[in-house]
Amino acid sequence: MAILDIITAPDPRLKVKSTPVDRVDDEVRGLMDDLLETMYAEDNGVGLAAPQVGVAKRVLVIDLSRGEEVPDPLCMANPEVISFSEDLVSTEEGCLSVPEHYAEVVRPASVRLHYLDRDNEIREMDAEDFPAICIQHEIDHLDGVLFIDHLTAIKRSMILRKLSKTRKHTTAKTAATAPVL
Ligand code: GNR
Ligand code: NI
Repeated sequence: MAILDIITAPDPRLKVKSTPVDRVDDEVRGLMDDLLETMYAEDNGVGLAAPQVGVAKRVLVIDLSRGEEVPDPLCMANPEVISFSEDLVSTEEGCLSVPEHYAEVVRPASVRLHYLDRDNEIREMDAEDFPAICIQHEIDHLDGVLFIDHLTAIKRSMILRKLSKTRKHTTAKTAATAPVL
């Protein structure tokens, strides 16, 4: 198990369409465990997808019990939405790869999906309300899509511009305090 670094936008690795896994073997289970440990190390993360740690595989984890006593992890490989509701809901979303920015995103209120679980078993699942929103947000990551891609171009570029500025500051500070050898 390991806590991995979470990549933040704008980073080209967040824009890539990830590849399905052949099967859920020990290597993929190890990745699922690392994703869970990395997500739990963040104060508020309710989901994390492999591309957010620089791994272009269709693997994600979700735990909607954050803040409660008993964890309830859900691990998925190759998730596929097979149907979604006509009714839409708007939810305020955030993303560990878009730190400190939040915006309303409109998505189908419920989805039905297939995925491979931790034991490589095919599962079908119906999700609605917040779980459905989280699953769609995570599956978007596997397709190189961030929640800001659902906003207007103006809002998106404003957020990306602020993020690049923050990142330049961080990099400059790190460089300035690094020992000169
Ligand atoms: O922690 C997260 N919260 C959240 C809130 C509303 C909609 C989606 C999410 S997922 C996000 C963690 C994350 O970035 N997952 O990719
Ligand atoms: Ni996200």
